[in-house]
Amino acid sequence: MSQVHARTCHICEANCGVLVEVEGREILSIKGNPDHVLSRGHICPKATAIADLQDDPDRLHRPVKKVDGQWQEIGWEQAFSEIASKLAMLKGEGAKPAMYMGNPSAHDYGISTQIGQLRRAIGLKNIYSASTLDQIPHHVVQYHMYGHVSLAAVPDIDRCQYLLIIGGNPAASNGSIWTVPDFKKRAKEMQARDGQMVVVDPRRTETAKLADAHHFVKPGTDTALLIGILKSLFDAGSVDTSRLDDILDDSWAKIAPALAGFDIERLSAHCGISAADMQNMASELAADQPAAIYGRMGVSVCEFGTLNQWLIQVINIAAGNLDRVGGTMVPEPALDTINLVGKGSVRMADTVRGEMPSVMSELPMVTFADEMLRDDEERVRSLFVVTGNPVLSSPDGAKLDRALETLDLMVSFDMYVTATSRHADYILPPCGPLEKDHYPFFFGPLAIRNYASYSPAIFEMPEGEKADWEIIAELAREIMAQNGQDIPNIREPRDVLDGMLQSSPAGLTLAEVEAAPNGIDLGALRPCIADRLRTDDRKIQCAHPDFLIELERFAGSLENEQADALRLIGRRHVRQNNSWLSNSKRLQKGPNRCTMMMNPADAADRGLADGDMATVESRVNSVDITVEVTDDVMAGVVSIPHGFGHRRDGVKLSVARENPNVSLNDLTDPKSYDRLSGNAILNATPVTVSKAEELVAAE
Ligand SMILES: Nc1nc2c(c(=O)[nH]1)N[C@H]1C(S)=C(S)[C@@H](COP(=O)(O)OP(=O)(O)OC[C@H]3O[C@@H](n4cnc5c(=O)[nH]c(N)nc54)[C@H](O)[C@@H]3O)O[C@H]1N2
Ligand SMILES: Nc1nc2c(c(=O)[nH]1)N[C@H]1C(S)=C(S)[C@@H](COP(=O)(O)OP(=O)(O)OC[C@H]3O[C@@H](n4cnc5c(=O)[nH]c(N)nc54)[C@H](O)[C@@H]3O)O[C@H]1N2
Ligand code: SF4
Ligand SMILES: [Mo]
Repeated sequence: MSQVHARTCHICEANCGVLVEVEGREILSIKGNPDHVLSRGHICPKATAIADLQDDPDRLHRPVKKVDGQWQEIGWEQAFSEIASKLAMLKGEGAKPAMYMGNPSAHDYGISTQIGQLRRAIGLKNIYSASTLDQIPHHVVQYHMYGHVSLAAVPDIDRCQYLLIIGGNPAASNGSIWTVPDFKKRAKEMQARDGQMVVVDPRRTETAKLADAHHFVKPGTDTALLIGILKSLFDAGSVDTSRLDDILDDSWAKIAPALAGFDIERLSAHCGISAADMQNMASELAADQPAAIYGRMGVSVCEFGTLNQWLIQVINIAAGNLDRVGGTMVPEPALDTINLVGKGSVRMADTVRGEMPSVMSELPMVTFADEMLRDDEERVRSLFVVTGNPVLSSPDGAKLDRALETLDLMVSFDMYVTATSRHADYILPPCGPLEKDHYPFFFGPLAIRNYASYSPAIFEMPEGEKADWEIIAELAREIMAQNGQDIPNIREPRDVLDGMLQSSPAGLTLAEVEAAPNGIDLGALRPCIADRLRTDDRKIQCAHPDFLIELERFAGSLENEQADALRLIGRRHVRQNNSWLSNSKRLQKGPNRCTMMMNPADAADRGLADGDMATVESRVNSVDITVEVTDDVMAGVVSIPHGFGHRRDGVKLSVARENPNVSLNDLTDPKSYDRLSGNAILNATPVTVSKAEELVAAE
């Protein structure tokens, strides 16, 4: 007899409701749940990959240890005790430990409930994570303006009439820092009520193709566009802050004068978007309609990422759209991290490259490899990688590949032997995805409705396997035991969750949420920012001095504009999730997706045709890749997806290795970074492209 379980897909930020039909331990189907309160039946192809993850023959089920270059299965006790004693020995020598946390840890609330103890047991003050490859600029802006790193305002798409998306591709990514399942249908509903969606992107993306208008922008130049829009609002006299006047601090008055020196035609020449288009965007945003500007990866992972995210907030305030129904609004989730977790921090920290920003006690990933390669007593000698694949996800991955080989101890929490975990001494694999429960801990505060949704595990965990949280909790205790510390009881994730739900304003219990398999809808977002602000004076700090100084630095950079090289950008595909669904046979079917998109004019200039192999060279490295000629990318821009590059020695991902694939991050460059946040620059990498030598020789 088959059974259908309602569950939430844990793969991306959308957290769609799915219906999983199983018979025994066999997964018969995974479908969208039409009754889920947030996703209304929507799913994307990635949901079906949950079955591939669950049943993947390449997945590890027991800890493995590297002995003479070979992987040997060992027991949990042995793994924990050997890791703890090696760590103690290294500590005795004064060796420095480090930890990297990757993207899937944001989708496993159990990890969040235990990781602090492991960090303390290891003795880590700082960690590295995918956040400094991603959204740290948002946290800096939220911390300074709203007083809490996690206090975000998201577009209220269901009631919005003009949505300007800059550097985001929610039609493929399903939204980010914005939990918006069913994005495409919601965008179409907006258009059906005479709303408009406008996209700014160097590639005509899946989202751009749905939009009412799309503007190409030169990679890395959006700051000029954003200043142009903001200045147009002021110049046209259409700034209206009346809704927020009581909660804007005095620094608001500093913004217009700080823009005075910018010339709109100069800004337009820099970014490639006409002054008229900028003025038009400004007037649509300020028209008598709810509107929102939203910017994501394309404007975060660049030189002025924090400045961009600040400008976006300021434009939403200036146009009267922050905290407005149909504008950008702050969620009041069932599990309210804003009330339960500290406001975070933005500081400076010592690194091998001198003082760099450290946000929420994280160190910038652009220094990660160098911290292992430095030759003083600060050298990182032991590393714990929790749910991450930084060799493929961080800039100059090939250098990191070399750096990981220098470690005295490396432990990976992963279910596969990947480009990263192949360097480990121990791999500690978690149970399958359907053997663990799920709560969208980090995503309620980013969702387009206030809601709660809990998914219990569907399958019983097989004997001898453990969830990530158990592995983390038990390793932490073994390290504490060997340190001679007192050992606290394990507080199970479910209990922590229950406590946090009950302490939140909605006051739900876990039992109540669990009793509603389609989720509990707590209603549409409400204007509430005045109550949510966590700044000392409970006002929005409009213009933190750092942002004004950065604005000046940007003005200076306009003077030194470089002659244009080809600029490399990344891309995401709806059948891929960073590096970690590459082994799904369902998703990897079909044509090769690891291609370099190139505009026909640029291809012709270099004698390249569709399907040719090209050599792409950046400051750090070069790769050979198949060219896909398309006018979906603007002239002067090439695009390679990230998350590939699995054909490295020792990687045990049989499906992922079938296709030729290269890593975008063998080309990206950690040399520069966003000065205000330490975030990596992953787009607009200058590259040269030529015909690959093999092909030239064959001619
Ligand atoms: N050039 C470029 N680089 C980028 C990006 C880009 O746009 N362009 N995007 C950046 C972004 S936004 C991000 S978030 C990072 C992601 O960077 P990472 O988090 O470092 O990489 P992922 O590819 O997400 O790798 C996740 C790893 O976790 C493992 N894993 C999956 N699920 C689980 C689980 O439940 N438990 C455990 N223990 N392991 C699991 C997978 O096998 C995989 O090895 O990449 C960044 N890198
Ligand atoms: N299918 C799928 N979904 C995912 C993921 C995935 O790998 N696959 N990853 C998940 C993760 S970890 C994240 S963080 C989110 C990211 O979610 P998004 O930010 O929506 O996704 P990206 O595809 O990185 O979108 C960035 C867009 O910026 C554009 N861009 C690049 N450079 C510039 C620039 O200089 N200016 C402008 N204006 N645009 C630029 C790119 O062409 C791209 O379309 O997606 C999540 N969802
Ligand atoms: S959009 Fe994200 S959460 Fe929804 S089904 Fe796809 S991967 Fe899962
Ligand atoms: Mo991400």
